[in-house]
Amino acid sequence: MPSADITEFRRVLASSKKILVLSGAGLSAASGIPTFRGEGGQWGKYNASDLAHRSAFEEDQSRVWKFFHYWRELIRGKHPNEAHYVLARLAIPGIRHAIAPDSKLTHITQNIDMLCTRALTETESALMQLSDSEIIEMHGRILDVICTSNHDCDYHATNVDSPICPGLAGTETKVAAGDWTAVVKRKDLPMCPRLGCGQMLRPDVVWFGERPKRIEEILELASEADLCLVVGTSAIVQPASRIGGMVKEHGGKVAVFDIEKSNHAEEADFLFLGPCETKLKEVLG
Ligand code: BV8
Ligand code: ZN
Repeated sequence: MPSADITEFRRVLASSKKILVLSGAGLSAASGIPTFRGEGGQWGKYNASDLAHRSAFEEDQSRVWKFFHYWRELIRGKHPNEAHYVLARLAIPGIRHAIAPDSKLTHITQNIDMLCTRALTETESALMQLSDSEIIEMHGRILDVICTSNHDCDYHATNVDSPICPGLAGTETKVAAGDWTAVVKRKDLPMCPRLGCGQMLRPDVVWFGERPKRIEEILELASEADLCLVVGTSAIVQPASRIGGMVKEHGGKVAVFDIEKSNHAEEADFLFLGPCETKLKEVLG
């Protein structure tokens, strides 16, 4: 039965040397970004298997690009929330107090909204101190694009254009209203800007069936961690959902932060129920 004893958790946290944070869509809920499952969930309106799959992209590039354009425009006006900043401050040696100065913290996020990275960069510049930890965006980043050419073009970039190409302009409103009828012609979809290439670009996110980024490093970190904070994830999507269990298998402890009991929460050592945008600060102090 997981404990909710904050004093005991803080003791474990302060004595941990290798700490992982595994975050999911619940971390960004307070930033106004819909989660995937649960009421009003993103997938509730769209079916992941139709859209976040390489085969879906090959089959209907217009439909998948309209979905990711919708995502890009949705994310645009959003900002990190207090939960992102609490985790970012944990990564700054000069100000953190909850964890040992010589501990190593790695934040692995499933989120593609780039808010964890933004919160860390903003915190570093506000405090004029560099973090000594790393963020691994294991499912990619919504504003990153890569060329689909199988030849020698390795074009990839973070593209902040809104819209990413004229052909997608305005389609987000229709998609938001559930109207998917409009078809954007192939030539009007995002194309590789590299001279002589001209192949189509795709979002640099990890689709279902594709290899998560830096997965070997992630599995290695999970096998060595003393403590894993699992924040705002339903822990359904693999291999991310296996990370907490791997930490426990190797003798580490797991603390789940969620608004409800997510998958594997019962097996955790600590369970702190409540919105992470307030609960993280309350528990981490
Ligand atoms: C892989 C990017 C091999 C794209 C995403 C059968 C057939 C085919 C495949 C499989 C299969 N069975 C299993 C698989 C593997 C598959 C998988 O897991 N499928 C699931 C559906 C069963 N996984 C893959 O294909 C992965 N690749 O396995 O490759 C491999 C493996 C290892 C090594 C080498 C090769 C790739 C998966 C990545 C898919 N891409 N996103 C895009 O976003 O469009 S997944 C997407 O969904 C997100 O990135 C995220 O990861 C996931 C959503 O999960 P959550 O973040 O947890 O969000 P959710 O809404 O579910 O939960 C929110 C939680 O927050 C809830 O618990 C809620 O209570 C809580 N919450 C809400 N508000 C708050 C809160 N908590 C605190 N405070 C709040 N305020
Ligand atoms: Zn190219």
